[in-house]
Amino acid sequence: MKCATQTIYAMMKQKDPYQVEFHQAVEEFLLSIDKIIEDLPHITYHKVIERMIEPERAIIFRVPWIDDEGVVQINRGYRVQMNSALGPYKGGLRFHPSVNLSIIKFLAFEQTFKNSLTGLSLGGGKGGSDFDVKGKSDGEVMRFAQSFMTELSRHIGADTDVPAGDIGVGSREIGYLFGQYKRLRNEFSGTLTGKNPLWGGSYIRPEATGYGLVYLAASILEDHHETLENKRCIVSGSGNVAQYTVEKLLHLKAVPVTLSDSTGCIIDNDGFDAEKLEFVKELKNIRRGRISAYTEKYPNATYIPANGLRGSNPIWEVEADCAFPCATQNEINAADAQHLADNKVILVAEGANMPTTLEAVDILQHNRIHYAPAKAANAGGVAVSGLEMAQNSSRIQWSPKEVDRKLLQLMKGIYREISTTAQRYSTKENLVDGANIAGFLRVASAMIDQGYV
Ligand code: NDP
Ligand code: 2IT
Repeated sequence: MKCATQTIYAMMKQKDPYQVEFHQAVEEFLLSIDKIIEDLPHITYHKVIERMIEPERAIIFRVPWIDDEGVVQINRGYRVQMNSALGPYKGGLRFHPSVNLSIIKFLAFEQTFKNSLTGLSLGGGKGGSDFDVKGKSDGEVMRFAQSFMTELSRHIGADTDVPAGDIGVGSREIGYLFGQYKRLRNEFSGTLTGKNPLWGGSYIRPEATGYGLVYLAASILEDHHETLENKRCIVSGSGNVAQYTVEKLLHLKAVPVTLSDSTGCIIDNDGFDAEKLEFVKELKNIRRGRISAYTEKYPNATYIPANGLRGSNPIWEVEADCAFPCATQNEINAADAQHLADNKVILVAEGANMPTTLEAVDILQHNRIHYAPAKAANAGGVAVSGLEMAQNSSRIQWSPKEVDRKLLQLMKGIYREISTTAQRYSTKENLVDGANIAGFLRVASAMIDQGYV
């Protein structure tokens, strides 16, 4: 790192020494900003970077709720309102036992630049809780969500902060959260996105992250005179993002062959089809089962249980042309990246947030694999959330076709912006630099215009 950015980075680490995920996100970002820092007016931009890595506000709260046995339970809730230079704070809520302040801060930081790349009027934020939705009854999830919203409601609003879903928060949870917000405020507003289209949601929001990811991957390949047709694809995860990534890959005649969850992965060498995908959706969204059940229904597929001691994840050893990590942070480490490179994978596009460690990114880039970082690649979800806000403000609803068309244009626009920025300030292939620099320049100039706040 250059001297100026190194100082900022060291000060941040000293302030919050245990926030390792946040350090990782900031380090990746500063390494890109290094490429332009000496060409920027010194004082203005340096001060802005210092302020960008400090959340405007971080709220931590108690979430008391009562389980089905009548026992009082307690969880911790978070909302990090990172940056409002470009619009109301915007970003999802994650319910997962691993959630802590470091994870929410890294997600809110990434979200700020991702949202800026959409070109919509969206600031950045993220929230959630260490609540585990797994194994809970609908009643328990509802009581938890109502208690969570009872506290969160005082900090959010359609023009202030607009949460949405993330890991563990899907349409069921958004429904309970919205219902409680409506009761508390006595208003029907667009304060949450990812709502059911029946009551104020946007069509294509559930599909948007996965579809957008595949649109961006297709744009990269098109730029290199390639298509996704017949490409074997590794997809990890089996939740919202993974399911709709597989769906769009199938539309474009690619051959997705894997899925996973926290217990292991399945490999179906025949490739998924619409019927198999329907089975997965029913398994994960309705029955809330484990991915291993896939091999009971389709015995030709193989199931490999997760083994934390192994040091690498077998899913990334599957022979393929493209890889779409869609589960969680740091799911591709250096050994995994080396396996992808050894197997001559040509493209890695990130559906999950920060799924690739810094060492792994280096390996992918050294091997000239097209690498699309999360900030750009998974921006389709929040982009359609932005479109949901626009529809809510004007009390209208666009058709699924209309929203999908806008999503495709948005993703093509993001690819154009990050690749031209990369070409200008770094190398054309370095989309990490392209995404970080393009995102940074827009947020920074808005902050400077607004008096460095
Ligand atoms: P879901 O809760 O729908 O699915 C998450 C999937 O990832 C599940 O298969 C889950 O397995 C797996 N997973 C989660 N945590 C872990 C873990 N610690 N180890 C192994 N597997 C894990 O979430 P989404 O699909 O919405 O989110 C997936 C990723 O995409 C996240 O990184 C999220 O931040 C990102 N993202 C989501 C967007 C959205 O609109 N939903 C938008 C942009 C990015 P299991 O079922 O066993 O827990
Ligand atoms: O990481 C993300 O971009 C999301 N979870 C979606 C955020 C949103 O506000 O739709």
